[in-house]
Amino acid sequence: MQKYYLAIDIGASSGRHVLGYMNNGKLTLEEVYRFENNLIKQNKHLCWDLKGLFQEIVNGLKICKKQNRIPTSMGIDTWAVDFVLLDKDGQILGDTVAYRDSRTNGMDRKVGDLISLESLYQRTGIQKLNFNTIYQLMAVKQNHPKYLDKAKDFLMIPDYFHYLLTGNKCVEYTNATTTQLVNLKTKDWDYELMDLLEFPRDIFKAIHMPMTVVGSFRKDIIDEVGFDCQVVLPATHDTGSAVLAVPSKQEDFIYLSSGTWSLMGIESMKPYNSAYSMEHNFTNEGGFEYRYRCLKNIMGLWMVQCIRRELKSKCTYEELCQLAKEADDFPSRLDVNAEVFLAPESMIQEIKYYCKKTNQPIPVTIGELAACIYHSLAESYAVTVNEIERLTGITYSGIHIVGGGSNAGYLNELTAKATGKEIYIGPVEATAIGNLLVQMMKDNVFCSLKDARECVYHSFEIQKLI
Ligand code: ADP
Ligand code: LRH
Repeated sequence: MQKYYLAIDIGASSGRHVLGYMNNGKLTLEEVYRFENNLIKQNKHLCWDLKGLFQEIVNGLKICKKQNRIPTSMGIDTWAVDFVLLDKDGQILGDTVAYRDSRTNGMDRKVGDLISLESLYQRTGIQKLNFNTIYQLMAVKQNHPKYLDKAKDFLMIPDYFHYLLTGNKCVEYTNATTTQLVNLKTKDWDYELMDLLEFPRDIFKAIHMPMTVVGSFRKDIIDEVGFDCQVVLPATHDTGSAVLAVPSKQEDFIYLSSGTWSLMGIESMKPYNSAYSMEHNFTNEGGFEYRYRCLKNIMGLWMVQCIRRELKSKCTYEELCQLAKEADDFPSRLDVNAEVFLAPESMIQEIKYYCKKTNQPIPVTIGELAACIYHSLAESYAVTVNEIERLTGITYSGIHIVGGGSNAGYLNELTAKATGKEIYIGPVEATAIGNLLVQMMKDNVFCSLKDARECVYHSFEIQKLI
């Protein structure tokens, strides 16, 4: 009988249920369900609709049942840094505010009063991003101290969904490191740091590694979806899963996990937390088997997503790429990592204003706007490649681009030109694949990550651009 494994991968822009199974020695994927994810405004804050997302998780499970494809195991990954605080009855305290919300404004100073940036980076290896969980928790402490008083558990978003499915609360390592509260050396919660910040240490429960069994479905979930299933922890941070599925045959490679964010970096068994890496804002996120993802967050295709939404989705992403290509010689460039692009009221107006302020031609057409973004992204990738090579002292021959953004052919071409590197494109569903690989390693389909990566290499077509 065919054995299926189910990855539920929820990015900031969309989620999907992907079944994986072995077929003639190749990993085969079937997307059974896809749904949108959007930020919502709640009590004047940008929030996630967790209820709606959980309903979508259940909807996709029901489709597996309808198709009579009952997975042996399943696991959920999502974007990082966001979390819930649960009270004694397992209920969420307050709204689930999203990382793009402005509640963290000024929280870096509050944290900075208690611990220096250098010290924080040394302890955690995590880059300073104003939306890191540490700053979000500081905002909760300032604005809603009662939530922290009442909280019994701290869970990251995928942990919370696993809890709703199984009734078990289980914090996963790769995503926990993005809180900036995990110690780089001990690879466990940094309780001293929590004391320093006056965060209640008892809400941060034991951290578990990918491949841990969370449990089986609760009775009410079995009744609703029509089957039981074992929940196995993948790398619950989507980027952690994506990097697992990079089909490189070489030890040293640069990846670009391209989606709402562009995450560019390397995988390493040792962290990079020198003054140089701190100055250039490289992070060391925790990975499978305690690997590190030393990478940089670049604003990414969020900017294109915003424009598409503003245009009421009149253009597809392919069309936006095509229009950008037609406006290829439009000369203006943006600092894509500028704060102003994190959550603007109007991305179109913000880009126009940025060009005006920097005395550059103001984009007028959709093509000019998109060209401006794609060119600026490609240029920032090139700068990052140089920084990575300086950081590691290694010259890399190629870059692997994975994720939904690897569909953007025009951006891939610009990246090849700007970096002068060989570009390997795909797989598009790297995150879901990485999620599946861990479940399949747990079930002994693969005996190691090397084995699993090799299977990805043979199973999916990888396009090469020179
Ligand atoms: P996330 O997981 O962060 O939600 P994805 O990895 O699904 O994001 O990538 C979504 C992005 O990929 C879109 O915002 C879009 O810019 C880009 N994209 C997807 N399909 C295409 C396409 N056919 N052409 C160009 N860009 C695309
Ligand atoms: C990408 C991602 C990224 C984080 C950001 C919050 O989806 O997980 O790795 O930095 O979202």
